[in-house]
Amino acid sequence: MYIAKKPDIPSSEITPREVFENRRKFLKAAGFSVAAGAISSMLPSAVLAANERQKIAGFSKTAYGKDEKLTSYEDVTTYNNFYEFGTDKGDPVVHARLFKPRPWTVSIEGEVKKPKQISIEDIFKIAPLEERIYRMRCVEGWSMVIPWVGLPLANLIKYAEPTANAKYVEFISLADPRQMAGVRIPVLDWPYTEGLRMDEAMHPLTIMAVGLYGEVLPNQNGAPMRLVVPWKYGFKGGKSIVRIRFTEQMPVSTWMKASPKEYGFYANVNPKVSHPRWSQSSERRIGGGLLSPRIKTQLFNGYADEVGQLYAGMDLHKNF
Ligand SMILES: Nc1nc2c(c(=O)[nH]1)N[C@H]1C(S)=C(S)[C@@H](COP(=O)(O)O)O[C@H]1N2
Ligand SMILES: [Mo]
Repeated sequence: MYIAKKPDIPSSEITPREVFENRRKFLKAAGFSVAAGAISSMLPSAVLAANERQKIAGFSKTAYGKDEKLTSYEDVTTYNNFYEFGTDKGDPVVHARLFKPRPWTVSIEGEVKKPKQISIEDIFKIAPLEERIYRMRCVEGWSMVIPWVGLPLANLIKYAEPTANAKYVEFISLADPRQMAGVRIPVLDWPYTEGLRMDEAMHPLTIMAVGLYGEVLPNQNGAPMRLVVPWKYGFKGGKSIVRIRFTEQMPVSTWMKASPKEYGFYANVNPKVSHPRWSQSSERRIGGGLLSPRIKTQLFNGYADEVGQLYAGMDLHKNF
């Protein structure tokens, strides 16, 4: 997302990962650090150990994406968009280091039989956890292939018991200024919110991810749980969700508020519908190196057979 920052940046000029990597090394070498980084580097290592990598026991493998070439763990966990921890791709891995994803309670609200609260431990038990390898594409023009571990969102929705009035579901991320330096700056209208139509939310491809690469979700990827909707642009996947709200009216997401002409409610990956400032017809797979050719972006990110029906008869230029 390049709201207000660089109004005319064409997709071809979006910082390639290699350039970004070098810049990061340079900044490190130059001793550059901002607030959160400076604080964390003064803490004893025992505090940092809280965010050590931790395996998830008892998830099953699935056939989803079994023939895809995975993006490396390193790339998946160091090239992130998570504005609560800064607007640079390299910010979240550094500034989310001390973030505390546990204990964690999710509040279920709105058009439900009875509002309730559920702990992250209980969410892990709602349905058997599965690994699903999904292609992910950001509206900025890059993509990754990520082995998520999660549960079908449909199971969580069944647990929530929405009423017949529930037509949409809204996902609200944590906005804690003590832990997330980014929310002290009004780059977005915090908290970060996203929304889905009920049938999109219930679709079997939609998952609530709690891990990746067989391990508990790293903070920078949205710990302890984040939405994953593989046929939509990355920004639909709200991170570190604390509230799930069922509504009758279409919710207005953070990006729609920030720039309604650029970001619509649906945000389905569609090579034929350009972003007003850049084309969406091709993408760069992260990790391929500077010289790797761009690949063609596919309708619904290649998941058209599974999800095309959801949009039958809709004008996808209007409903972008
Ligand atoms: N709360 C929150 N969720 C968010 C974002 C964010 O800034 N804040 N960025 C979105 C965008 S633009 C993308 S591309 C994906 C990136 O997810 P990843 O870092 O796990 O690849 O997260 C999405 N979810
Ligand atoms: Mo994105």
